[in-house]
Amino acid sequence: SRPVLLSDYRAPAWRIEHVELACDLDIDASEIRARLALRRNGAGAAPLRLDGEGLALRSINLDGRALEPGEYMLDAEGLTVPGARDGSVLETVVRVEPAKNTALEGLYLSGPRETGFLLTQCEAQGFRRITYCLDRPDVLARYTVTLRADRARFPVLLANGNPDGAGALPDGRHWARFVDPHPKPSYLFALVAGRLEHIERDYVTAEGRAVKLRIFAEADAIGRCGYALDALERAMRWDERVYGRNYDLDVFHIVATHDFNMGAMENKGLNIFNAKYLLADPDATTDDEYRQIEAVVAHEYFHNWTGNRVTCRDWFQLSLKEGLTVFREQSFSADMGSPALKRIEDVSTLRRAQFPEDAGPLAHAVRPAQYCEINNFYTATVYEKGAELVRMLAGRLGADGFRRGTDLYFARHDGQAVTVEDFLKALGDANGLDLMPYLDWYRQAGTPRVRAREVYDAATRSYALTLGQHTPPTPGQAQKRPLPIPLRVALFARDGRLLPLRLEGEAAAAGEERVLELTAAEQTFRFVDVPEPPLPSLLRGFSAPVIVESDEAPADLAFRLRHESDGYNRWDAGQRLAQLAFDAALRGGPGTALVAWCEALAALFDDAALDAALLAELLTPPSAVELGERCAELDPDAVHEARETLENSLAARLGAALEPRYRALHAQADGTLDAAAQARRRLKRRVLDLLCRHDPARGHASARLQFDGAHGMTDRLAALAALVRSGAREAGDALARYRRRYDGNALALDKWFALQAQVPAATALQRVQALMRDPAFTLRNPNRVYALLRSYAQGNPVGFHRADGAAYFWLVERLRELDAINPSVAARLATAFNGWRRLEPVRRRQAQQALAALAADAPRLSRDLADILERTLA
Ligand code: DPP
Ligand code: ZN
Repeated sequence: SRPVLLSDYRAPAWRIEHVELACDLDIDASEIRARLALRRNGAGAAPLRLDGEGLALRSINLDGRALEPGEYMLDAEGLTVPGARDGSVLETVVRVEPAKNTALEGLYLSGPRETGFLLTQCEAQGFRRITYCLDRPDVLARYTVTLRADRARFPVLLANGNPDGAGALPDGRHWARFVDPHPKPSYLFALVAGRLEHIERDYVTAEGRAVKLRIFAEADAIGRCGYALDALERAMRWDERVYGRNYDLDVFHIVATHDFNMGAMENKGLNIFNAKYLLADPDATTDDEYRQIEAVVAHEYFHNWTGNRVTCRDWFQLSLKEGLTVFREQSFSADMGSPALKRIEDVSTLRRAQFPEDAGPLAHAVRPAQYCEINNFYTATVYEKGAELVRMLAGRLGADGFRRGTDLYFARHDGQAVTVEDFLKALGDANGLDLMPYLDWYRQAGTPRVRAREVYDAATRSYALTLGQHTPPTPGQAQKRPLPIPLRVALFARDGRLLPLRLEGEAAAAGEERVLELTAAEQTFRFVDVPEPPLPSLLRGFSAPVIVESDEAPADLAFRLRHESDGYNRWDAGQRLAQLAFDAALRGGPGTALVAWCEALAALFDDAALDAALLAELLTPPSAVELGERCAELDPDAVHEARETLENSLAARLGAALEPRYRALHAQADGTLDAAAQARRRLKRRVLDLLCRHDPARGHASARLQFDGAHGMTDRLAALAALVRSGAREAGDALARYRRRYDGNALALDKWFALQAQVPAATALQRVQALMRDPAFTLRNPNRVYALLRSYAQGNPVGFHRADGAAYFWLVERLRELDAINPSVAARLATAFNGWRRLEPVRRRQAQQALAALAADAPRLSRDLADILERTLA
């Protein structure tokens, strides 16, 4: 279909001042009455054109008069009303069918029809599946929403804004009204109706507003909402303290659902959450999940200012709210835990998810210039790379300068729908700086490569660091411009000290760490007073989303792995060393890097002062996906073998030290959630994996005991994974027991599916096919689909990329089935083919044939899936 272009943006010809909705809700058919108070925007004469999809129009009135056929035009995408004028009021009544809505966009049913509840998802363009409207983010309206439904079947009725009355109706029905005083775009609309319980807490904002915080969930889940409520309160306090942002309604409502396409949604005053990111209890939730829940609760709350009060002019600006909000969420999580660890996790995610996207056929700019289907742009690039761009700006301005900038951004644009340019301008104006050069980062796709060359001159005691940058071409963008790249650097002396840094021309040294701004294709920075050839530490804290290409020798990397003072760079040195070891293993070359990696880690393993969680990360080589990115022609089996060499060599080197360490960690096991206990469990999981390699008999026995006696899900799942992944005799029994224990706990079962889908084996496909026949499997639930199918297709390269192509053809058939149910889930799953062009020739041919067979059906596919296919094959 025809793409939407950023360059075609025009301000809306019409505005809506007030949206009044009256919704008569029921499972099979709901009736939505909308009363729109319309204004012309500007002087144009364009007829009123409203968006609407899949709506059955029952009546239409303009200014109190029923319109005759011929006075309005209906088509598949909307409604045109030529008679509307400035000040007109348009009233429509439409009917929608929630129970038939399997795409989970618009109004739909979560759960079984007898007991489930109704809810909505509107971002990006779901509101047009609820009523006719101007469904674009630059049309902000005030909303008054009245919900009516059977009281026994739908005792709880919720919408955005503040409650404004409720009461009984004849025939066992009841009503509730909500008024949202803050004008908002339609994508932030939400309603919920059903049998829900809630927990609540009183909160008073720093400005003194009393707010009821409430979390709603079905009866079997309400006992698992307490942790999220605590996290919400922490997030609210943090935003007051760090950004001066206060909440602005009398209630803040959150609702949990098991049927959700996204992680969660920041609807004004009525956030809706995928249960996966809300429900927590010690018996079923891992440490990682606790941290994710805290982060997502904070993320959606932070949107209240970055996204809701200041929103996006158009969907090209999606990262304006998402990148900024992810950055805020990352900063919050860092403050709640360990900043160094958080940085490592975030960079690791970026490398696993965003770098491959940026290097493949779906590469797009953080602010894309065009799209066919906006649902396909909720990507790692828009979110995670977008957050890195905000981080660069924040680093450039410093904490105080960044706060001045965001204060001005909020003051200037509160209640507006704005652009990335507006954001850069506000940050710059508040600091007397021109930040517009950073706009290129938003417009240019691809991961820049930074190359460092160094020359030390003993005679002049000077050290010249020449930095070059280059960004490989991406689809539709052959030519790349140099970008402003801030590189935080330090120089190590050979004894591990940091050297004072003085650039040529400066009067004195200024600190031991500083930021070099690379703005040209190549630049040389000359340091003076350098007493010896230093060891550079570049890109500390991952100060820009780039790939540093260097020829650093294994011994130097090992040195930095031992001695780096920057937590991220220490981890990165280890990752680089592991990459060199991997490269050599793949070629069957000498093991210099492998030995250096193992020796350095063995030394760190004995370092009692090292944080256990950091040690766990240091002991983990890059994922198979990341390592595969290094290969010009990808053979996933060979990558797996080479990575196994790393794992097994490390296990052998640590050898006899593993079991005592495991026992010491296990002796301290408890169920508490404090950072030290979490760190111990993290290290224990890693040590157990290595022990299962080094001494399977003892490893399996330990895993079995840990599984049986686990204090919580982290230990239980780690033990199960160790048994299953190492092919232990006990694995089958443990899986069966887990399955029985958690029957009926959807989130725990998802982990059971995901764990098995990821076991790297030639037989993985049969296993996944068998799991699809499990009575708990369904293609209708996005979490379940992701747990089994995405874990397999994207998290199990060896199992999925079979040389015979069987898994490709199999996945294509599943995509067809899924597409008929839920296009946005199908499209997301289809991105598993992202790297097909780099596969070795045999697999590449198979993948191409499978994709081409599906693409041949494009006219019968959703726009979501067709768009991914077309770009993947282009
Ligand atoms: N719900 C998604 C998020 O918060 C989209 N806004 O990122
Ligand atoms: Zn978001």
